[in-house]
Amino acid sequence: MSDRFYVTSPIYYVNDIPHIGHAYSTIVCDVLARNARLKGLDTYFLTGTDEHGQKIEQAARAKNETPKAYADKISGEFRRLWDRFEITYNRFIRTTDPDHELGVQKAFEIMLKKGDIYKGEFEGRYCVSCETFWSDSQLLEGGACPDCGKPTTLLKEENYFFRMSAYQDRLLKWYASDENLILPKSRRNEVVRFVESGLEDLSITRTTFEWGIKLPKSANDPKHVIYVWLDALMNYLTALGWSGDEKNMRFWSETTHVIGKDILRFHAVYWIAFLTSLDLPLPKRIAAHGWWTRDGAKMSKSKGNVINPIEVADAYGLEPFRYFLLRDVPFGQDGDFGQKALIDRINSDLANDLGNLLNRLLGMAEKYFALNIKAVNLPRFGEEKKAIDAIVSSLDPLFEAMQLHRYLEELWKIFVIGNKTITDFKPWEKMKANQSDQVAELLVFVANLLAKGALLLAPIMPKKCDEIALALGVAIDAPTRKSLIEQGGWIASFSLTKIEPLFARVEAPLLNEPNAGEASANEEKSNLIGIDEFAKVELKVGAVVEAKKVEKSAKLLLLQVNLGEGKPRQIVAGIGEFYEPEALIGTQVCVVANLKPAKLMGIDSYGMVLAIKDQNGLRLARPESAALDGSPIK
Ligand code: ME8
Repeated sequence: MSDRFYVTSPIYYVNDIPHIGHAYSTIVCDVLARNARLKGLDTYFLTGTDEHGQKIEQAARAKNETPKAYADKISGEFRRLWDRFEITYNRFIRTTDPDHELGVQKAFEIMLKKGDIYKGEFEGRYCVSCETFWSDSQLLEGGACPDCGKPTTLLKEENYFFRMSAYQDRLLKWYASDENLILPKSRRNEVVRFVESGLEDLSITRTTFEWGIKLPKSANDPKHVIYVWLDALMNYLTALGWSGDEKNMRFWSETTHVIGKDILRFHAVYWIAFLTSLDLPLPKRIAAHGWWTRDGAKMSKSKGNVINPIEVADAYGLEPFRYFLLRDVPFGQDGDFGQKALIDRINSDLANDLGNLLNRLLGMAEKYFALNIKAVNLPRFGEEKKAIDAIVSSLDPLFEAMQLHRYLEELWKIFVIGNKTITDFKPWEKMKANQSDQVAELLVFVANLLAKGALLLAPIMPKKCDEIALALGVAIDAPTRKSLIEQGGWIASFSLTKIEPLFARVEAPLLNEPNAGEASANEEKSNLIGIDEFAKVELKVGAVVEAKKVEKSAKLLLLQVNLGEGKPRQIVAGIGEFYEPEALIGTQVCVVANLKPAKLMGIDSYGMVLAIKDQNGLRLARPESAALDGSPIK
């Protein structure tokens, strides 16, 4: 196994502000990078922004800015977001960086010399939004882009072409060389089918706009700029110094690309062909994740359904958010973002299973042993230790296979065993029976499994795991990981430190639905609703025609209210402590008429009577003067 690891995120287009989908890509990379470092690997993590092309040029023009000024601004937003999210990247590359531009020109020059690039005439359709060329057979009806559905434009230009067709066999051979090069496998199979169906040469320059990298001087053709995907893909190489000082090129042979499924073809087909043309080693792994959706639709600014990751992290905490993103959706599949699922994870997995386990340990260790616990052999917990060891050794393969949700699911079994062992062992009874040595043994067992758990969870929740480590008096570092995880060691004694509870339970959603990303802070605090929502409530005036007490209830009255519907409505109202039934007959009340029927003390109720409550008690809300029964209240 190599002692190096190189992980790259996609580089993000600067035509859009960062959303939860971008955050997901980058967080997955951060988790891989942190895990590799903790295992002692020499690690390099690259992220950045993709700044050239017609799409960016148009976006800048729409804002009346130069493309560079516009790119500076949005690229800065991405960088600030990653810094705020404590993303441990080694380089944030911009495709406008001079060393990158040189590298792209160098690649063009090599391919041209080699005969893999030739000049020709392109005639076909182009989607600016996806920066993709399409053949007629690929287009949707009316010439729309098959990826995003937007209209394409007809291009007829003199272009340079890359001989993609010459690489078909070599690509197929590479896919067949290792089943795990492209994950998930279902997507790998799609790529194989695509390449098997034949590859056309790819147009790799444009002449109708300016915002891109010029051809190398040696090509002597100044009106062309290099196609944005050749430019963008090259970032993975140029970032390591391929075009200049090569000090980080040692990472190249250990590359993992993390991308979204929408850009798999560019990576698994074009990029592999470009690298083969450049005679460079191919990546070890291309891992394509699914999309985050909102109510089933892909998130996008134009749909107004984007989730702002900063708001989610501010409301719920950055690390619970990271845990949720990785735990809730299998890598490679789409996931729908919802606060309920996030809250359930926080309350059940984090507060209950993990937080509570640490609290129980610290609480008992303090009460019974002044926080110092010691047990030399742990003879009583043989079965449990075996179960923990088995889980620990099953985890690495899951991580390596990018099954991060399964990794967390299995890891959590460690904490569940911890809680169950405490409950079954009843340490409080053992203390009463003067068996404190057995209780110390239990607590040492629990402290050990928490230490192992923290080492394994640290790439996902680094700060929370530092807190656990502080409480246990262990370190989260490569030597400790080696001893407790790889070598399966168990610690004999702990000197613990009391810390604050790790996680607070969340009782109700903290962000306004449906536009968590867009609702203003004020709206979130004051719970405002729109007129549309209010208009859904049907309020009516009606006279009480019958009223009696509900048996065995001091509070409830059973009313029949005439809402002008022919038959009176039966309504159970909680006003029995304030009104005698007889006094209500013939008087008018205000009613919510379209409430879902409910049962109160076993009696069906088909509406709700409005009342006002203050320190003087409760009074019915009534019309100022008599109105026709059934009149609407607006
Ligand atoms: O494609 N759910 O940039 P990009 C999950 N510049 N991930 C999402 C997502 C969503 N709803 N939306 C976007 C580009 N992403 C090119 C890449 S790489 C050499 C060039 C993620 O800003 C997904 O990983 O349009 C997507 O591939 C990436 O953001 C970049 O999107």
